[in-house]
Amino acid sequence: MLNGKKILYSGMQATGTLTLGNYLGALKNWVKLHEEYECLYGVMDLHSLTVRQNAAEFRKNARSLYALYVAAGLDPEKNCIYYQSHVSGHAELGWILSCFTYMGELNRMTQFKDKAAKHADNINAGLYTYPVLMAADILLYQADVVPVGVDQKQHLEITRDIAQRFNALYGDVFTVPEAYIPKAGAKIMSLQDPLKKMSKSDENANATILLLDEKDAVIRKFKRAVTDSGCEVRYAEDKPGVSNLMDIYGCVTGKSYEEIEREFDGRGYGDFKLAVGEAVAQELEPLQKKYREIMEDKSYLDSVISANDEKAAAYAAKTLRKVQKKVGLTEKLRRS
Ligand code: ATP
Ligand code: LTN
Repeated sequence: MLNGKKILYSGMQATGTLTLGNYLGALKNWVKLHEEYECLYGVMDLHSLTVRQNAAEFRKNARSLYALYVAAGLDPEKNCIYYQSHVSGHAELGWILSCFTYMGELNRMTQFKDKAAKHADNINAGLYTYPVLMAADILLYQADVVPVGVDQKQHLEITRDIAQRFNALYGDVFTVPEAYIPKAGAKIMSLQDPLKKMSKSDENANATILLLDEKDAVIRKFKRAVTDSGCEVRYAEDKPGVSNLMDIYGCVTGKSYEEIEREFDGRGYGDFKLAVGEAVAQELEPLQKKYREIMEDKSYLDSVISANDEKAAAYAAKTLRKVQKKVGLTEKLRRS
């Protein structure tokens, strides 16, 4: 508990521009959570280092991610939005927790297997221990709940296992967190291959809608979206392309599958795809405008970043001290 509320923690990697999948599966759902929880959101820049980054571009992406959080409606006065790398406790706790994590557990992680296949020339140890750093992020703040898309469920499970293992050895040190997976938008699929998740690292530009895409690009990409055989707008397992578009349309307009089916009854895929494109472009327009304003106001952005960095560091220090003491690390002596 913090300030009388349960603690909620989440974040995104600062790699590339966010996609509609990141937005509908995560960010959009975060905006109101501060009413119920004490919320912390990280710009997960240390995690981004698991794939090669161009330093200048990376720095820009991290700032852009921060601005997108705020533009999407996360108020930095009501949510602690900060850079992961600005709080050294993440890396320090990450090391300690890696000594309480088994290689057998890490070997089972599907994200590692997927990323290793994708970056065969750079299967580094960080990619392998990625889930341990993620466990440190969450446990450092004693988070009760962690909202993520369904692809992160396995990482939440290993976080719980690590926390329980540590607690069994040292007493109740960590809160064991729960995953909080949204019903709608938990997995938005690629527009070009609806069996694959929409991912910001996809090489095919037509597969992903980026949050900063112009209206024309959004409409064009939806027009080109892969649909299924037949021409009926209906939610079904054997219609992954159409079902994905229905998920997107439903998330953006608030309409149910039945309402969408009724709306497009007898109208065919062309009309439907255009409507989805229009609805998404309309949703993104105010976000993009706010994003541009924030990015232009350097002193505002700098001041909220540093204030929140400090806040996060203060929360983190408490847990880290407790853990160091429990495992028996000698306390630093102060010179008098
Ligand atoms: P990458 O594709 O580079 O691995 P990513 O797009 O998965 O990255 P992350 O930073 O790893 O982005 O994820 C941020 C958040 O967005 C997580 O909560 C994740 O579950 C969610 N998310 C990512 N892609 C989707 C998607 N296609 N549908 C729903 N949620 C998603
Ligand atoms: N691995 C996450 C990003 C992430 C995260 C976290 C999410 C890093 N640390 C802690 C929630 C809590 C992803 O979405 N790919």
